[in-house]
Amino acid sequence: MAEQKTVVKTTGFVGPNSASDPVEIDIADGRPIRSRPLEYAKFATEDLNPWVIRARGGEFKAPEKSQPSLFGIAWKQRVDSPNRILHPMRRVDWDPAGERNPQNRGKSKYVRISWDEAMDILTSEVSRIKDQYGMNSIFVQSDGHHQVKIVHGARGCEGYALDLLGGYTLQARNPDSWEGWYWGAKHMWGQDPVGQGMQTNLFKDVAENSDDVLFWGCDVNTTTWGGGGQGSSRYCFFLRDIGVRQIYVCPDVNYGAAVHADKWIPVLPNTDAALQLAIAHVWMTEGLYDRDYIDTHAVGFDWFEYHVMGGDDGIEKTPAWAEPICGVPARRIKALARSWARRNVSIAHCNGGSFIRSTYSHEPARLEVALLAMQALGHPGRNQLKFMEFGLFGLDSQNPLPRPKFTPNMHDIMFPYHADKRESFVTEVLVPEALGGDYTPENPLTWYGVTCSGMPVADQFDLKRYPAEGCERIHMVWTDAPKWVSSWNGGNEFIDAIRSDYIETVVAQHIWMEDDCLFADLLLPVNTKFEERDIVCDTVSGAFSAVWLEEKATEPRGESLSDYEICVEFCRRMGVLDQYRNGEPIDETIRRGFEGSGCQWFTSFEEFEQNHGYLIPIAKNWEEDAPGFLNFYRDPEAYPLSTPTGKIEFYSQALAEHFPDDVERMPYPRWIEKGPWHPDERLTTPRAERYPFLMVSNHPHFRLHSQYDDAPWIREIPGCKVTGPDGYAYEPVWINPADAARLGIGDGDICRIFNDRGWTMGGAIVTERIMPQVVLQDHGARLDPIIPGVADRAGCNNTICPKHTASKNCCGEVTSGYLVGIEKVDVFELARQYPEAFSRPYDPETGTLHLQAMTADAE
Ligand SMILES: Nc1nc2c(c(=O)[nH]1)N[C@H]1C(S)=C(S)[C@@H](COP(=O)(O)OP(=O)(O)OC[C@H]3O[C@@H](n4cnc5c(=O)[nH]c(N)nc54)[C@H](O)[C@@H]3O)O[C@H]1N2
Ligand SMILES: Nc1nc2c(c(=O)[nH]1)N[C@H]1C(S)=C(S)[C@@H](COP(=O)(O)OP(=O)(O)OC[C@H]3O[C@@H](n4cnc5c(=O)[nH]c(N)nc54)[C@H](O)[C@@H]3O)O[C@H]1N2
Ligand SMILES: [Mo]
Repeated sequence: MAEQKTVVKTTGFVGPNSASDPVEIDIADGRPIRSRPLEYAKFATEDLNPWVIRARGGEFKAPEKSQPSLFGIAWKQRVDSPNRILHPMRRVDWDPAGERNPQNRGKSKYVRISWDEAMDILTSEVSRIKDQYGMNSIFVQSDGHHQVKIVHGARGCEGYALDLLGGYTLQARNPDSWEGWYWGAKHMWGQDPVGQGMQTNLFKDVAENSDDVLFWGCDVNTTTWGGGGQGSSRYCFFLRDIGVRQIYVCPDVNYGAAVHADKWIPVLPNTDAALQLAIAHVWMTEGLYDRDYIDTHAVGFDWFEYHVMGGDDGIEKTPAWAEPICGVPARRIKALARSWARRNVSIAHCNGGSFIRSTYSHEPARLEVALLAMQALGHPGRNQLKFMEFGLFGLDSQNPLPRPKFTPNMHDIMFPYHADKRESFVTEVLVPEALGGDYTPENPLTWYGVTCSGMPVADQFDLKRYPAEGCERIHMVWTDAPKWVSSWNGGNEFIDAIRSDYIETVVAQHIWMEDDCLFADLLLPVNTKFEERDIVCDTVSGAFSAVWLEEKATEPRGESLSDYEICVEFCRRMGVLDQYRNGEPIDETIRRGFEGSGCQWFTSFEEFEQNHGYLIPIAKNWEEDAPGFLNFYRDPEAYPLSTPTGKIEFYSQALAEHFPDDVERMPYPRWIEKGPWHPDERLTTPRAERYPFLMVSNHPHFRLHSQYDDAPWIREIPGCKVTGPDGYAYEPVWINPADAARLGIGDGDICRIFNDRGWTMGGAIVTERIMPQVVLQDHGARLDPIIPGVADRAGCNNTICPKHTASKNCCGEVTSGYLVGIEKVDVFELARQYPEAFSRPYDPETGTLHLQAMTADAE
């Protein structure tokens, strides 16, 4: 009989530190054979007090089983992906003792080397850089939506090790998920750290009190899969059953809209600010807002009114003015404004799409606060509901669902990294600039803020610089998150930068051969969480929070190690192992994690081990906490906001004082058509004659950012890929039938998507689900370079998004809502032009086999 066992693994990978979507995995003969939803009752050691929301005759209650997304089910396939890096490798023409050939990164192949040799290279390169330039010349890229591992996790392992040797320069994670809220809304309603509304008990409040929910740049059947599995969609079915109207405002009929929308209001990407101003105009001119609330809860409203009525720029922001800008007919804007003013309306987001990740994203975010304020934010049924929080940050009062009865905290066993405490760091959106640009201590790159998403608002007024005072520039890159090119802004510029002469050494530790790995000099093989024992804190699932003991499911593949184990070996060789978590055994760290989790008060470690985890009961009195901004609504003096005045600030004195000359983020929210930072990223600019479409690059329905692009079960789902006549599965690009007809593009045709930053490709899906003048291609397809730094075959569209930040003083990413052109291509002609790129080893189930393509041995 085959040896069988079942282990628990969490499979939602959106919370870098907070796990979610647990599944039970059956293992036979050392291989994971089946992943299935986990039955909570099996793991409960006491009464879980499952939450239930009763409203308007309906009932919505905690699920009995976990609700994993397709990612959770398909994950096990990635363990044996043909792109798994199984051994350490070195780029053939990179010789640390001789020629380094940085220009060949992305072109030249790799040879297998031993761990011994790899560690020799790594340790001697670190020592060399230290002696030659100082430790801050080593750049650590260690952030990203890794698999959630606590002990073995990538996040920060090498940084912690390098700190023992004197430091490093950190890639400081941006508030990528929240840019607009962070750079804009925070200045209106406070709400540190990320600038979104208070969430406590809002699922209950909306169910009880809202007439309508505006899903404004929100897809409850896609992005909520990143963490809370299917919970959000279930909740929306419940809203339907109890008669809450669901209105979607977005350029596309996204997957949530397709299932749940009562109404779709198409709006051109990143033009929401015009629509919002026109709504405010209707309310102002028709007296449809709560003037008393504004008087008692807000400051500076006159400035906003002045702008809406055209006092400052001579343009009255009427619905007729907004119509050509945002593509919503004036009559519809008026109808929406009037109906909104009569009813209890909440706005729902996951985070907001190009509404908040585009040029001047601080404006729509601020304008949303303005609109909510005009309709008495915090009044029952009038709040900002966050579906991302279907458990995310579920530890505290930010959770719209009932809370667990205590707060598990395992952060003490993770390696912390905080840019605000570092001598040297670079904000993530400026990485191509920092790596490739001509910066010196005398001529530094500067920007405002540490930018880490946890920072308080005052951080945005602090000027930062690279290279840091008295430090050399970066000469070595060590990454454990090699996905810059597919997940960040200005991918092609990144490729140019990583191939520059400045960068002498690039080390990547990764599981699969993909994306930035193609540009590394030294590759170190990492294993998946299936191959290790670990402890995780599950706070994002939305049903119950839990701490899980994830037993090893299968043996490590090839010679792979966990990120942590790699760094342990590195520290051993550098003579600092004793200081590296005291060199303690992993099982001991797991036990220590448990002891710091809060669970230790309720169960013993032995019991925890036996049960594979501990499920946290829901607090008995969860319904007592005031939902959202209710307290502020009732008594703004007793419950002030965290803004300088404690009120909603339509005019921010702080912005006025710190940035008196900023014409792009002024003290009050506005419509910014263009500005010095982005003179030509709108359909109204002459540049749009060459690139007449706005690109919407959503978070992928079929991936988690750059991950899962090789999972056969996902790739075979209709709509995931479009297979071309050459048999290659291209990333879909949605285009409206009117545009497609004009350009002679038919359904299934393969296209080139281009602008002056380069080009990528896509398989056309001609559909009414996308509005005219817009093309949609999800982000994160695995790079398949045709000409590195110029052209890509996979639909890795971050290669051609702007490198430039949200606005002059705001280091937000701009990864969606920018100009592109599209045209049909002949793939066979391209194959003749670029024979090497078009003849890479390929497997229809997983896509391009980059490992084979890039391995010299395989030839
Ligand atoms: N076009 C466009 N771009 C966007 C956005 C958008 O809306 N549109 N959104 C932005 C947002 S909100 C975000 S959060 C970012 C996401 O960007 P990132 O957080 O950078 O996301 P991932 O691509 O998921 O990067 C995770 C990487 O870690 C790797 N990995 C997973 N597990 C392990 C492990 O155990 N060890 C090691 N060493 N590696 C591991 C994965 O394979 C992958 O390479 O993207 C941003 N980019
Ligand atoms: N499946 C999956 N789930 C994920 C992730 C993933 O990569 N894949 N990533 C996770 C992460 S890190 C984050 S931050 C969240 C992101 O969550 P979101 O920011 O909410 O996700 P997006 O897909 O960028 O945008 C959501 C929707 O906004 C709409 N939209 C796009 N542009 C505009 C616009 O200009 N105006 C308006 N009004 N609407 C617009 C589109 O309909 C899109 O479906 O998702 C998380 N969940
Ligand atoms: Mo994100």
